[in-house]
Amino acid sequence: MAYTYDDENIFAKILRGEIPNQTVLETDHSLAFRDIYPQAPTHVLVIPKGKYVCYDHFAQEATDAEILDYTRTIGEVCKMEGVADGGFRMIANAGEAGVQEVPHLHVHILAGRPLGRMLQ
Ligand code: IU
Repeated sequence: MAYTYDDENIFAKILRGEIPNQTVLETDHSLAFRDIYPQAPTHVLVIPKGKYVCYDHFAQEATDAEILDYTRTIGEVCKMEGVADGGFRMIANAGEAGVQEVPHLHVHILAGRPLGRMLQ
């Protein structure tokens, strides 16, 4: 499937500096910031700066440098937020069935409370 990226999505606007965000970490290819409607004491979104709609789009088309940077940024955020202590969850929703609200790849990192069973 060919993905079409919408330059007007809210995370594109955040990346262009048109909308403020609470940055946790910024690197050459990635940005991590706090979710405005946190679902847990720690709720950080990590996005690539490149125009990727969802994870498979990114994994198919991103450069090795982008993939390495994004993966390492997620690791660094986990370390900075201390999520390994009590456990955590990472989620990347995609498309309609996945109930993806913002069509720019974002991994949610959730921690700080019992998160319950997700898959049933
Ligand atoms: P989703 O995986 O696309 O469903 O998640 C989108 C998330 O983006 C959701 O948790 C929102 O609270 C969050 N968010 C945000 O952090 N800042 C915004 O301006 C908007 C949504 I709109």
